[in-house]
Amino acid sequence: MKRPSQALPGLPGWDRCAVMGIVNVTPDSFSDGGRWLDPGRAVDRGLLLVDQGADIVDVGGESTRPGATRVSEEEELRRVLPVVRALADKGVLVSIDTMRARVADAAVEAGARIVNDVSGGLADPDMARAVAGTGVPFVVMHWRGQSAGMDALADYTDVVAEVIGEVARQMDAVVSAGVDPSQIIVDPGLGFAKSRRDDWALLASLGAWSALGRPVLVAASRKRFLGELLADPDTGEARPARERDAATAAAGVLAAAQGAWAVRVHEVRDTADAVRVEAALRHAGRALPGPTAPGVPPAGALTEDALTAGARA
Ligand code: PMM
Repeated sequence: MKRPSQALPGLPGWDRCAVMGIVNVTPDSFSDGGRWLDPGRAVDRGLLLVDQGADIVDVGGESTRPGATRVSEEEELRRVLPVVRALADKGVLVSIDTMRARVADAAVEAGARIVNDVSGGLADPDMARAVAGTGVPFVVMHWRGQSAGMDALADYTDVVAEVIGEVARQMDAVVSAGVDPSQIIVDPGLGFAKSRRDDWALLASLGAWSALGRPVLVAASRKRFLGELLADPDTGEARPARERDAATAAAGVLAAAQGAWAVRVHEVRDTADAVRVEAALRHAGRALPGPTAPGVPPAGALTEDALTAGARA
C-alpha cells in the first residue's frame, strides 16, 4: 500500500505501525468481558498496556460482539468517563470506542483525542457533527448494522471492492456533516457483517485501501476467523479467544507490512515487538523519514552486515 502520511493533525507521527491497546469496560465483550469493568482496574490495565508498548489506549463501554444488545447511554457514560479522564490525566493518548455522539463528546471533554466509531457515523445521526465540533481524528469503520443482526448482513460478491466502496460513502457522509477529511482514519471492520472468508480476503488486500488515501486501522485481535483457523483438529472447536494472541501478533505484522497505520489489540506486548521488527526491516539501510521512534533502530543501523550477523547468531 502507498502509505498515506502516518501523521494525523493533533497526533504524534510514528515511523512504524502504531499499536492501539484495548480496554473494554464491559461485562460482556467476547474476549475480555468483565475483566476491566471496575474503573480502577481499567485504568491500571490501560497504564500496563502503555508500559508494554501501546501508543494509544482505546476505551470502550459497549460490547459489539456478534449478537450483543445495546447498553443505555447513561450506563455507557458511567463506564467510560472515569477511565478516559484518569488515563488522559496521566498523559495517555486515549481513543473512545463508541457509536454515540453524546459519549464521544463527553469523552473528548474528559481528554480522549480520537473517536473510534465502529458504525463509522451510521448508528447515531448526530455523531459526525459532534466529532466535527471536537476537531479530533475520527475512525470510520465499515459497518452494515447493529451487532444483534450483523451476521445476516455478510453478503458480498466482491468483498474488498464493496467494503472499500461503502467506506468511501461513509466518508463522504461524515465530510458532508463537517468532519475534516484529513482527520479520517478508515477501518475494514473485520468480523462486522463479515464471514471468515471475507475477513481473510480483507486482511489479504489492505493495499487496495490506498485508493481512499487515508490511514488504515486494522483490528484482527482474537477475532473468530483466527479462532477458527486454529480450531482443535479433534473436536473442530475454535481456539478460545485468550489463546489467539500469537495469531493476533502475526496478523498485526502482516497488516503493518501492507501499510496499516495502526493495529488494535487486546494484548500489546507481542504485537508491539512485532511491528518494531517490521519497521526495522522496512527501514533497514534507508534514511528514516522523520525522528526515530523509540525502539526503531536509527537509519543505517541495520546494515546488510548487521542483518547477516543477526541471522548467524
Ligand atoms: N472491533 C471491536 C471493537 N471495536 N473498533 C475498530 N475501529 N475496529 C474493530 O474492528 C473493532 C473496534 C470488537 O470488539 P473487541 O473490542 O473485543 O475487539
